[in-house]
Amino acid sequence: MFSPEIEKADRKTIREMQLERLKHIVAYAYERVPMYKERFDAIGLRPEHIKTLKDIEHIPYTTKDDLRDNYPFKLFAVPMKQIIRLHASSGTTGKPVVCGYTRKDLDNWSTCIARILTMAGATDEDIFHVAFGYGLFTGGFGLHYGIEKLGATVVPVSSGNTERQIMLLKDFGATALIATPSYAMYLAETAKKMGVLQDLKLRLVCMGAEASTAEMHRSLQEIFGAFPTENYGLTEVGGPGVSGECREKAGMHINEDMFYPEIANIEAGKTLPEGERGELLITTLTKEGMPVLRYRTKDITSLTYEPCKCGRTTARMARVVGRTDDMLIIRGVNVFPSQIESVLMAMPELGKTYEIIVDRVNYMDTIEVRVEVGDTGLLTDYSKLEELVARIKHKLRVVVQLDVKVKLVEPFSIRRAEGKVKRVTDLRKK
Ligand code: DLL
Repeated sequence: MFSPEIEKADRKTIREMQLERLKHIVAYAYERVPMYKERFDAIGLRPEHIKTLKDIEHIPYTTKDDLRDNYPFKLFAVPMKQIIRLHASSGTTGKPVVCGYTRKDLDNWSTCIARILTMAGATDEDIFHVAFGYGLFTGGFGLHYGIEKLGATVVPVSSGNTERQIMLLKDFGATALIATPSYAMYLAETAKKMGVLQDLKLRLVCMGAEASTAEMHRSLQEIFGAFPTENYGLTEVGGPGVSGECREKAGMHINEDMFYPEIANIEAGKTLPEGERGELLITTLTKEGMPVLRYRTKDITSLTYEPCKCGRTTARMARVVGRTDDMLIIRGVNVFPSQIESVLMAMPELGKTYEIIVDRVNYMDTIEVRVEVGDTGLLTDYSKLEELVARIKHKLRVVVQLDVKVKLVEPFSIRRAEGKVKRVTDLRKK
């Protein structure tokens, strides 16, 4: 463990530390960030009203719109002189979301990353190939400094130029790959195509920044022969490092000394108990540059406080099933792309790349899944093809309870993403 004093502290110690830090950060945000002062004053809430952890429920949520309305720097709690780094989300619509870091914030950030890499099984002897984009995106730089803090070797490749990445993975003898799950899969396919898979020394694949499924992890484990783990975070609260999986792969351990998680049913305005699924809210407990209270992540997950078999006692969040804004409503049925992925990835005849197209024809929603076959030969054998399509449709019907149109396409015919993948095209929005 990188920080055993936190990672295996008893729950009482963790909660006491969280309460102390919560009281501090609430007063800090109230005094320094005009938006929080206005919000609190409007409902007659004062920092001293926060006496227990449960009192956090009196604090209004913070949303992405709040961050956009205060673009770029109005939520910063320190003078610009103390901000030594800026990052921003890659948001495709509207203004990006900005995050500012003090020196202390950067130090805490790398501690969080060093912890999650250690729990994934990394040591200072590993060579990390970082295929996350370096730039305003928090992935590249975020992981980079955490790896340095761990004392391992970092190869800051960034994203793109996939064949060259394979050459470097091989020549530098990387033992750990950092990438989005979709890009890790693209690298795996490319290494296979180039015939060098057996020359790679990877023993760890650490993924994050987009949703993945257990089936996707299993496929990557099979192809690379490396242990797949996942980690989670978002720009608004500083980037990656909020939580990560240990070797038990039984949820992602939250860095609870830095982040206070809650699960909420937003419509009901209620915080949900342990185990129930809802939207994750995060309060930053230590951020100096830009503290955020009860941020609505839009990510759907659940929490458990059961101690983990790995010996850690920190809360764990379940794999994110999807974002509230990614959930498709097709003919009144709620569908998460991850449900479709879990079906496709478990079928050995299929490749690992797919896309989902949603449309509306004659006032009726339609959903089509285009998925690559694993082997081109299949496409010329009509009876096998028909049988396979029928089988996929059946499995999808069981999981999503809808008739899904299925189209099998040639290997490598769907465009690969080098950063975050976009699997869904919703033509109804046009
Ligand atoms: O993606 C931060 C990050 C970088 C996390 C590298 C992990 C590794 P944003 O670009 O602001 O920040 O996007 C944040 O990505 O709200 C989730 O919807 C999604 N996301 C991040 N990690 C996961 C994950 C980074 N492990 C948004 N599983 C979040 C599912 C994830 N979704």
